[in-house]
Amino acid sequence: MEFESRVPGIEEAAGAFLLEGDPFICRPYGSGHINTTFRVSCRLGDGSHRHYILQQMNKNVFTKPDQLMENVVGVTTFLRKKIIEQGGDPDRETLNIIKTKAGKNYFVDSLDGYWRVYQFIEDAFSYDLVEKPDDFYQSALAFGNFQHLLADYPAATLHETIEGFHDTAARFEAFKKAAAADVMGRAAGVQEEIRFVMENEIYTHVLGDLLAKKELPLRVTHNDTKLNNVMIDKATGKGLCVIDLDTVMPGLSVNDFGDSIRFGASTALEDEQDLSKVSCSMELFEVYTKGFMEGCHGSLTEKETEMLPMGALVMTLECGMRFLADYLSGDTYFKIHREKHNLDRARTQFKLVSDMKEKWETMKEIVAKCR
Ligand code: ADP
Ligand code: GN1
Ligand code: MG
Repeated sequence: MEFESRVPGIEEAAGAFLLEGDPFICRPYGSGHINTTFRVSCRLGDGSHRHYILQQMNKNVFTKPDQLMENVVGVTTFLRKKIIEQGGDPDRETLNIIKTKAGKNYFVDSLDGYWRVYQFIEDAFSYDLVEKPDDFYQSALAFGNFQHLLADYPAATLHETIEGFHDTAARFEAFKKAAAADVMGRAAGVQEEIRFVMENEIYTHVLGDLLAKKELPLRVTHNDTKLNNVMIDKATGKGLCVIDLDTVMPGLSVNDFGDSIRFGASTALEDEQDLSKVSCSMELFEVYTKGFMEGCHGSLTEKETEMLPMGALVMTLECGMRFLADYLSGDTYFKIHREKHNLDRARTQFKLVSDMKEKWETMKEIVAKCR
């Protein structure tokens, strides 16, 4: 098999799974920031091709990959059953794990790298930028419905794959530490950005406070609802399958909503360097709000609905803090593809936060209208 790009352990891993046909090429795939993803193509007897996603899990981020896989197995098995009950196609509407030749759900290579294989979802797209509003609407339906499907999932069986993942107040503390430690000597060059975070501290504990007071319910949520984590069916244009299940954990619905807005309602890519192109589109905000509410099947409480704009602002601020903290710490968490990549990403998030504040009343009106 030809490898377009190699990471240690990949050959061993590619040979470890029960793939149909003859694997002939393995190439890097997608634009995720965390795992290392490849597409493996296999030739079948009749000359046609079959594809798989081969993924090395990020052990720096997911320190307990075996627990991570227990979650993914649990959630995909649960979803598969529900999709079958509802007359859907379980081979395309949820991720499907391909087992190893030894009958395991993942493979550990001789360097202790963790690998998994998913069936490749054919004839579907995932986007880094909204091309047409209906795609964003369909993604909202899919993410809302994902939460709806998991409403009766046994939450206590889920491992916390990343501790305090959306504990925004703790993220703020971690940010301050990174800025104070300044291990790369980069803080002096980003004083304006650091000041921006400090001035917005108040938003870092709003949602946590409401959760603590039980004014917002804890649900089983996806926690990483960006547009490229949902597959859109090429033929029907519908949201087909929610992917990237590594952070499915108890969480807040408004965070799932908000993370989608910060990524998908932006008028530019997450790493756009020309900030004049970056704003939060109210047209896309409305489209997503409508779809998410529909997808949740009316299960959002009054308070959750009221806090949707806050979810958008908080998730955007949190993500910006995480990017900036990673830039200050030497880019150890998110994959980067150029110098200052994390700084560029942080800047788009802060631009979006400022824009959302300006559009606050409009966002509230849109939510009220969609209720
Ligand atoms: P990361 O955690 O790094 O974001 P993902 O699991 O989201 O990794 O995968 C990265 C990208 O690979 C996705 O955005 C999507 O484009 C593609 N992808 C992942 N799983 C599948 C699949 N089963 N079928 C088709 N494409 C997939
Ligand atoms: C990461 O894995 P990916 O690329 O879908 C990150 C999210 C961030 C996002 C920013 C496990 O998502 O939390 O919001 O980058 N995932 C993890 O683009 O940290
Ligand atoms: Mg992803």
